[in-house]
Amino acid sequence: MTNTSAFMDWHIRGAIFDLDGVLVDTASYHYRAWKRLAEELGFPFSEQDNEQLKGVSRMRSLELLLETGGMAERVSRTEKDALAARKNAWYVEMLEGMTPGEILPGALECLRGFRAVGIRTSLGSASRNAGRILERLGLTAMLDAVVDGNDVEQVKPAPDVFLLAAKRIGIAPSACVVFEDAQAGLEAACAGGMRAVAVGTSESLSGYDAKVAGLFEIQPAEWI
Ligand code: B16
Ligand code: MG
Repeated sequence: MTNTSAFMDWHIRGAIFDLDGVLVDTASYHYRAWKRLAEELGFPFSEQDNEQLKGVSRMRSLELLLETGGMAERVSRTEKDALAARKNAWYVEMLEGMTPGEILPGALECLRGFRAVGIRTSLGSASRNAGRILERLGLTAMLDAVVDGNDVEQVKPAPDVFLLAAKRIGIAPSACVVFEDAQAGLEAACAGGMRAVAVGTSESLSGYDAKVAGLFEIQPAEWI
């Protein structure tokens, strides 16, 4: 379904936003850091290989990357911790250069617009760097709650991050909508009993209630 006029019938009171790929364009930084790690380990890593890493935790991403390189069985837990830390250091270094220009089109208008019509807003991200990114881009105060990978044991596709976000804004999951660019996140929203809007142009996403190319297509006034 892509007919936005139907959003009103969902009776939404809470909007939960994924970070990477929905509010900000950090996906390319993740990719560059993972690719660098793969090349140091001696195997290539393509943008297509990177698709499966979107929305899942840092450690799960590393495991998927090692599987791509046929190394999954050969790396100990201690070595995995060191490799994940190495990738994160490169990623964080890139984040230091981020500017508000990397906020995705329509994101600010969407956050402001939902608040203006009385719909509460929360972040629901798997990233443990979410707080740092929000601060750097001046987005923290634009959200009523922030939930990220530091707050829950199980990240997406488990629904925990979104359920905690709904709890923090005081809205029942059935009255929340999740905006997500990754398959793991859409599955998490569905598992949490929330409406799911797929964001982006990926053809491989499934299991959503509606799909938009970006938040610039969302008109909060049409939701109440
Ligand atoms: P970090 P999201 C996710 O953020 C990313 O999509 C995913 O690629 C990344 O592995 C995960 O955060 C963990 O990120 O290494 O910063 O803790 O899309 O859920 O906002
Ligand atoms: Mg994402």
